[in-house]
Amino acid sequence: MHNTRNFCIIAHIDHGKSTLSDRFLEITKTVPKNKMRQQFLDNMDLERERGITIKLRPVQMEYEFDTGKGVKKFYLNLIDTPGHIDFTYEVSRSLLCCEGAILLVDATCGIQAQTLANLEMAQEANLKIIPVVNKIDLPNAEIDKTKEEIVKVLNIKENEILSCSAKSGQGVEEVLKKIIKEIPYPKGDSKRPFKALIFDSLYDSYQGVIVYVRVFDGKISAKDKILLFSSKKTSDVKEVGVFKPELIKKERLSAGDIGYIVTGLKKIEYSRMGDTVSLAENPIDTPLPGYKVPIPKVFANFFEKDIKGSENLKQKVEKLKLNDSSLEIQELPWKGSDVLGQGVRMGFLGLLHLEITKERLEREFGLDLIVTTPQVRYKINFKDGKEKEIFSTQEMPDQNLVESIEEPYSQVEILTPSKYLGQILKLCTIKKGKYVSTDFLSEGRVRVTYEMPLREIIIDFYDKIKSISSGFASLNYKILDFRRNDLVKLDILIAGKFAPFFSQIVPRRKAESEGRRILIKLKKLIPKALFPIALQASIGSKIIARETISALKKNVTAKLYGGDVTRKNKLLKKQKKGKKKMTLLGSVEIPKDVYFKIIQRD
Ligand SMILES: Nc1nc2c(ncn2[C@@H]2O[C@H](COP(=O)(O)OP(=O)(O)OP(=O)(O)O)[C@@H](O)[C@H]2O)c(=O)[nH]1
Ligand SMILES: [Mg+2]
Repeated sequence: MHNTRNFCIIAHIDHGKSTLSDRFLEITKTVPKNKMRQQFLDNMDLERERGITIKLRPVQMEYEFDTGKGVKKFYLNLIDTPGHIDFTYEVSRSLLCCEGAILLVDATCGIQAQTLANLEMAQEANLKIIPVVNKIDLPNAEIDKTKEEIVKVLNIKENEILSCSAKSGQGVEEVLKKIIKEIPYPKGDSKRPFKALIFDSLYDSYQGVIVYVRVFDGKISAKDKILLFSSKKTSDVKEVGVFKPELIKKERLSAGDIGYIVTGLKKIEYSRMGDTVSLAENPIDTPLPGYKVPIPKVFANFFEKDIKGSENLKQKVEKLKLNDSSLEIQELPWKGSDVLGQGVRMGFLGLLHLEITKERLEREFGLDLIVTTPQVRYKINFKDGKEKEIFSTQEMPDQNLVESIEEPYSQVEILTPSKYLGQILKLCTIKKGKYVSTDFLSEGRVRVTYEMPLREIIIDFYDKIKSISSGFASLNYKILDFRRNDLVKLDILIAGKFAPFFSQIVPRRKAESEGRRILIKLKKLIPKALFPIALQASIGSKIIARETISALKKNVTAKLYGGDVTRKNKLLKKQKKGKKKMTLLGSVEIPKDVYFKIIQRD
């Protein structure tokens, strides 16, 4: 245990965590040279395509180090974490497995909102923080200024801060040495009863449930029988091992280790994130504290386009949840539609989280999904004194029964170079924010705090802040409470038919412009038919905006003159394939991705 170090890398998005991990993997020869690729630990296709980390990723490295009393081999358990705010739960779970954290700060943009948010979590978890300035190879790196900011935030001396280039490798070995010297070795006792924390899991179709654990006390091997504390379920362990980063079988795991257990469980509901694993023959009395379940911020209903297989959507989503415990899954309060089947409602930590979840379900489970307009939860106060929380506009009662609507407010912190402050304050006012405070992080960098409807933040606030500040400002937010606002339900009618999927709750003053925005978008997205299609927006029975999609004039094949039958057939086939991706509302065909596109701003 004295030769083990458990640490994670935390930072704002894109500050170079996964790239620094690459250098560690190289120096410690964990990954052979010919297998190495950029951001090696980002092994999900989605992560590689988007260039961001979505999941925490543990890896064990071995490193020989001269302690002054001779060369010793150290086991370095690293967890690379995501930086995007929607994946904060991955960070908080990683922290509880570690004794230390590298706080990485990009020298070209300094401390950002998630630098502070993640640091705060690491301090709460009592971790040893090792601050490192990264990207010092870049010509626009402001190393001294970045150090100054770190000094102020961490209240340390400047010479305690390391600097490196994760790209070139300069200074990286110093970081490894500091980890060994300064991060405490894990405390625990391998003679005490086995006790381990589940910090992640996945479902393997052959092996069943595999849990990722940090062992705090005791030992475990493939001969043991585990007991899961909260479900009280026991099971014969099939295998234990460590991350290299692929799963490598080991004889045993003992106190201080980070590794995996193939539980032998086929049912997913027995294993819960943050639960404590112990041994059936020597159970523990008190579990580890575990994790606070994160509060979902946006909700959307998911439906399967082509219902296939015996497993329903909910069962598939539950399997994904094993690997993404921040997902909240709810049964829909009504019986699903004939066309789309029984849907599932999910709660997410933000719009990116929603988008990624949809993609993962489609790729990993071969699903074809329709997603309703994402929204926050609302509290409806009825005229008869009753109240109800709703998660989708389809549940919204008749406007006439409603006394008022309350919506979640959040506290938003924006970190920005002071030259953009004026424009940012203006944006916050437009978004109906209530000013709270301003403070200076360093010369030329300000933190402003506002209270604002969550609804305003989740949609396009982040993008607006980024564009105002040429990418230099960043934000963090947390939910405060519910507050009453003048909100109404905006309905959309297509060819005279009520289209519940497009309904939205909006401020009364914005209803008309929002209604028009949706209609114009629908006009572009719904394919023309042989008849004109009327589009209308309404509040209750009052029509507040209208548009028309003109009728299709020509047959699609008309432009192909001559008798090229193959081309003609090809075109018809293509059209037919396109049709499969449609849903029908009355006689109007609606492409399935329209539901999602409606919320995205241009
Ligand atoms: N020039 C230079 N570029 C770097 C350095 N470190 C990282 N980068 C680049 O910065 C970008 C982001 O790097 P990542 O390692 O993916 O950042 P990350 O912190 O893991 O990002 P998330 O996990 O999505 O939060 C990539 O294009 C890297 O090549 C560095 O030291 N110098
Ligand atoms: Mg990364």
